[in-house]
Amino acid sequence: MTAPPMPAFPDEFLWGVATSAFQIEGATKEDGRGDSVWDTFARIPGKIRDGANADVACDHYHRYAEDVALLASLGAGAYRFSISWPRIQPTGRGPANKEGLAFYDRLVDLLLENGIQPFANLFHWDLPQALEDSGGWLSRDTADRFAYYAGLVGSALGDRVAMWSTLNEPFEVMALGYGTGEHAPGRELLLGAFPAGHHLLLAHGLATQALRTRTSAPVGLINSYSPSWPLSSSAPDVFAAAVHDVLQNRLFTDAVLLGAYPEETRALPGVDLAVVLEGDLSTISTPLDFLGVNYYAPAGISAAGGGDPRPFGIAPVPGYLTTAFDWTVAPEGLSETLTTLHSRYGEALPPLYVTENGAAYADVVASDGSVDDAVRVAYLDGHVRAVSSALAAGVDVRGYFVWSLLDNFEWAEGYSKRFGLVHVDFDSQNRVPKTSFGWYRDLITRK
Ligand code: GBH
Repeated sequence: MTAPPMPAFPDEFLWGVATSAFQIEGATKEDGRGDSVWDTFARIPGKIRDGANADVACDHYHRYAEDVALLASLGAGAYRFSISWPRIQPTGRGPANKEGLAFYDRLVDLLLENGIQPFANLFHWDLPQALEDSGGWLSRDTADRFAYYAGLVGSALGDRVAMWSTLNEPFEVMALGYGTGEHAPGRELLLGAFPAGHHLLLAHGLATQALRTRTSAPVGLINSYSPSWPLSSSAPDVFAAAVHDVLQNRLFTDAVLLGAYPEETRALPGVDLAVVLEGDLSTISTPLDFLGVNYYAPAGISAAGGGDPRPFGIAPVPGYLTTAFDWTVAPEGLSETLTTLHSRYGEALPPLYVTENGAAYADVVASDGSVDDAVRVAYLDGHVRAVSSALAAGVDVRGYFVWSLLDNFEWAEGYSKRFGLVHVDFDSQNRVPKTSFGWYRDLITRK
């Protein structure tokens, strides 16, 4: 059976790919870069699979020209990358480190020469360690430090970057970095991590204001969404799914778009709203030009089992295929995410971009070196169709970015989970476009 043809997308629809600094750059000790919390975290035995670190990663810091050439051959309209805060300010304070800025200067110019719109994200989890040492995101001062950093980068690149985002997935930073401790800096405060989330949002609002005085390019925030699917129709599971929905999908979006945390937040045990000062929510809800939506999977939710400190359990949804991460493959979860944002926020919702979507699979390198990742093609094809359904339902979605251009350092999973359109041999640093790369190029460049 052949699939129906891919629906047409608007001419101006933006097709891109996404990466992040810490996951690809390597060169962690070069040109004055300071340590980030992830450098520190990777040195703690047992935190990262196989004891991996990102000292080399994809060596993109040295191979960026080769990687931009790959983007050009893909036909990408835009490239979403992140800027490493500790390259710009090694300790998170003080003037800009010229050599650090120069790298992004070169990258942005090369993208523009190749007709690729630079989409710069200011924070993808690599907080300068020196700031963590003075409280990290639990400290309100970090929000002011971030705004200052945003101003430094905005002044240097504001004339050329086509799209800006402040933060990638503040919810995951709060939940995994300060809540469960699976990610750097490894704090285990559970819902006591809320102040970190609030300060991240405050940082977002202040940085948006700092960027606006330095550029007229669009500025947005990138959140992760995962529709909450109860694993049974029992009242406890349905209730747990509602709690998951408040946390994962509404907490930060309500604050940013509506200027208020959801009413339900008050009932969450351990959430300390005393950190929310007068005026904070109006800063946090500074108008956005777009909202970035990172989507991978729906979450199968049940009431927490005995002893589980979280307010719910998460598991794959039965009856669906899963990726190498054990995440449920359900493209309809992406259309649901987009249409739910549209109906929930109405006029308050800015244009949307799907800023990350992709899948980890155990790729097999054939004897001729090729990688035929048909299963990733199927995942991406289904999800692009899901975007098309949302467009047909009237949702203003302006672009789609595959995570990721390259196989890379997958946080706590080290190099064991591959998301790339391009295979990377981490010994030789040889890059080989996978079948999915050709599939995406054909989609982007079709007439
Ligand atoms: C992104 O986070 C990151 O931005 C990126 O750096 C990273 O490499 C990429 O994902 C791949 O991990 O347990 O079934 O409910 C994604 C975070 C992952 C959060 C999926 C919600 C739902 C899976 N999201 N998760 S499930």
